[in-house]
Amino acid sequence: MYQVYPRSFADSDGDGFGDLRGIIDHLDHIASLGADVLWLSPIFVSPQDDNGYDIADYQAIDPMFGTLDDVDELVDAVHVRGMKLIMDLVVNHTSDEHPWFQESRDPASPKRDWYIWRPEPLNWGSFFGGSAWEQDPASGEYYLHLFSRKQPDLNWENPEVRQAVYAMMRWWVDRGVDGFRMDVINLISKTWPLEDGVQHPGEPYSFEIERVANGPRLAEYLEEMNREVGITERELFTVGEMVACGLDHAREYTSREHDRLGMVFTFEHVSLDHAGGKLSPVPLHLPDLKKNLARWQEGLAGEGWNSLYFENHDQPRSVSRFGDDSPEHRVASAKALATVLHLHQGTPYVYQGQEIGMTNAGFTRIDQYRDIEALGMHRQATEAGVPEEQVLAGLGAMGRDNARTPIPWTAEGGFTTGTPWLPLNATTASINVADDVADPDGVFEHYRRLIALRHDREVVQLGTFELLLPDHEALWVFTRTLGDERLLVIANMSSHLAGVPMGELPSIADAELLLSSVHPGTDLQTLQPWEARVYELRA
Ligand code: TEU
Repeated sequence: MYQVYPRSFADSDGDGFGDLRGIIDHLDHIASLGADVLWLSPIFVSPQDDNGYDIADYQAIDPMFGTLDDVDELVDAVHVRGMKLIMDLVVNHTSDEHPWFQESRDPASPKRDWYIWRPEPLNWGSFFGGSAWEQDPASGEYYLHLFSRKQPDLNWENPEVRQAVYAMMRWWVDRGVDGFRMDVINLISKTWPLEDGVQHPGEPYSFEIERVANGPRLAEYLEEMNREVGITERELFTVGEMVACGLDHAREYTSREHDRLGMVFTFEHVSLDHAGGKLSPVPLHLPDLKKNLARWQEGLAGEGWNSLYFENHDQPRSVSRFGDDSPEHRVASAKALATVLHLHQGTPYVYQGQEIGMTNAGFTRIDQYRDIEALGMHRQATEAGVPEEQVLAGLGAMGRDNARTPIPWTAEGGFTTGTPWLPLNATTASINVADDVADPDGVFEHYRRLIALRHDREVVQLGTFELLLPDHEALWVFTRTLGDERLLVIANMSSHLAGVPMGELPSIADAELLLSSVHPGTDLQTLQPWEARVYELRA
């Protein structure tokens, strides 16, 4: 899967925002990587309060991105290259500017019940800071918005809401799209009756995610959607973004026994380094990450399907977060991270720019940020007395704008002829698509080989997984086994040399080296910084 975040991908008309024409012009970049599916973040009409995750019309394209004709052309251009195209389905909430919500504001309207209204607010906090309940002057009542106040939650208890969503999905499928990435889909069923949550002393709001996630009717809604849209029947691709989703939920919603979701997209592994909140990141303890992924590998084996990702438009750049983004180690660490991730079982996701090892934005002032989450967190934390340097350090490490800077196509930029909506990274002269793609030792070429290996070898797709040396602080070692095929993956996830305890690993005598992240030495006794190797073991 290759994810495109359209506003930052490629700008064809010089307005500073990426657009559909820009995607069409650069499709060969994605195809040559070997991607099978392209996921487009939202391109629909939107006030852009949350960069398009606040939709005001599901069946029209925001003029900043282009037209429906451009979408039709894109669909054809994707299909001609043997790929599939999936759309972002954002139906936990709409924009407050959606006509459904505008009608709903009138208590006498038949659409009043399409959203969630109460005479008094509950004590719930929203994901973006502040209360999750907003008073509407039209009636004096409060509506629920789990994200920004411009993202009112739909009331999925109402069958008319569900039918309207399914009709919209069918319309897109008939237009040629191959499936959907479903935004926070496990929030659509809430636990009724809605009640105040437990509030911790000193905290302004309650944040009990179990009141709003994985609700009692989620399975029913997903099965109904599957039936009504013909998801299984038409072999459509679905991935459910699931916040607060553990292994049990993942199994429940992706098991082949039911027609619910094709796969989940989960969060445990990207929460390990900020357990105390996004603004208080702690250095990653490698064994935690290895063991977390291993637990999901074992827990879903034969019983569900997971997405494999280190980056998307909500996460910082992985080479800055889990790797080493210094000039000396950036390329090797990007390749080592790619190697371990792509050799797990599941569907790997490459987020635009990851394939050239892009780094974090490097912002140091709040006026450089555009993201509603970053601005909200900054306001809330500084008001609560957190020193500004601390807030900026947190955002610099974890903020979502880190991954939203425009794609540097060339050393000069090449993203737009105008002024980009968010500045390009200061490193563009040295980190850009043209230079990396031309380099046979570049990050792109390494991703291309990993994807080719997965396409060629069933053992990568379906082999069972075993983590070795789970507590080792620098080495990430595992095997994949299918029948008599067996792969050994061994990576030094540190910026120093690492000795390998050969006696504790399967013998690599006669093994074939399939891939490596740096030009390998002759033996395996000592690995270079960020050296990752994939061996095929003899049975
Ligand atoms: O994100 C869901 C989500 O809960 C988080 O990952 C969120 O981005 C935030 O970082 C929590 O701290 C999805 C979309 O991917 C995100 O871009 C949207 O802002 C959000 O839903 C609302 O639609």
